[in-house]
Amino acid sequence: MTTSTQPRPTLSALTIKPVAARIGAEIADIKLSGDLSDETIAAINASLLQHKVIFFRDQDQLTDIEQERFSKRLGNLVPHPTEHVRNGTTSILELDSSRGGRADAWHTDVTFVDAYPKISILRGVTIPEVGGDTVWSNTVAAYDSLPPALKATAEQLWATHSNAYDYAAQRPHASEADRRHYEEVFASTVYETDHPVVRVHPETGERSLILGSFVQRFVGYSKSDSEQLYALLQSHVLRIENTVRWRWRANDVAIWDNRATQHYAVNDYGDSARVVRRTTLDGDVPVSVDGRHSVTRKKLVRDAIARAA
Ligand SMILES: O=C(O)CCC(=O)C(=O)O
Ligand SMILES: [Fe+2]
Repeated sequence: MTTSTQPRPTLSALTIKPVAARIGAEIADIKLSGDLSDETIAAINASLLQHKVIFFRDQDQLTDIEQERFSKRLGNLVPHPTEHVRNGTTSILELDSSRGGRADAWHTDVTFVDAYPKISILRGVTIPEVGGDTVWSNTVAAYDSLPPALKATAEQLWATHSNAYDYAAQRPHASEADRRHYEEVFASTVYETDHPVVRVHPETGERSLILGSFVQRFVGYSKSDSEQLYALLQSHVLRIENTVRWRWRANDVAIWDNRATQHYAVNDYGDSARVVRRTTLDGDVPVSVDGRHSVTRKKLVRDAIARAA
């Protein structure tokens, strides 16, 4: 028999302080890095599955490269399908408020593709003195709070998600540069994917709602019926009881289970600088309650569309 000289951290070895009752916990006394033990990584993943979003303060040791090294311990890095990756990295997406990086619509990351990311890891680089919080909602709690008849309806429902939407209508105050970035970069390849509205989580077996701002309409419903049904279902995601709000400091890290949450970056800080950097980890294709998989129906490169016209 061999004995290890290394201490073996367990879930109870992490200092976990819930931030709100239904979602969110802060993990203290740990420096994230690519060199953490397998046991610590397993404990972080277990805590993520339980709390849906976990927060770490004072991670000033993290560079872009070290953020990627740590992220890789929880899964496979995946670059954004259309956005530029930060120089010198393989996958880091920078959201800079001065260059249109304001995610002020409720969403789950990248749901316009079928196997959208399972986990997102966000590091605060420049944080305004006041404002710029982020809010997450627990979409398992949202599903659980539906009355039984609406649960049954949601379980049968599918939604078409796309990264092509009416940008000017949704962001009337965006700058010309932001609009160009949206057209030339974010929507340079247009995706359309059908997801079940209720997915079964591959690790916990929990049921969660897949909604958010990339939803275009429900399959088999008109645009206007879709909007009303969307508002009804999404109202359970927006219930304050299902959410947690994080007041950022520079060098904070937030990690969320993108299969069980939506989030919203509060846009209340005007021209103050705000920069955050994100890594994302490859996810599975969602599976509905009755065992069917999400399908990407369209993937069109805009230049090719223009050339063909
Ligand atoms: O800026 C934030 O706080 C969140 C941005 C966002 O939506 C993301 O990183 O996925
Ligand atoms: Fe996001």
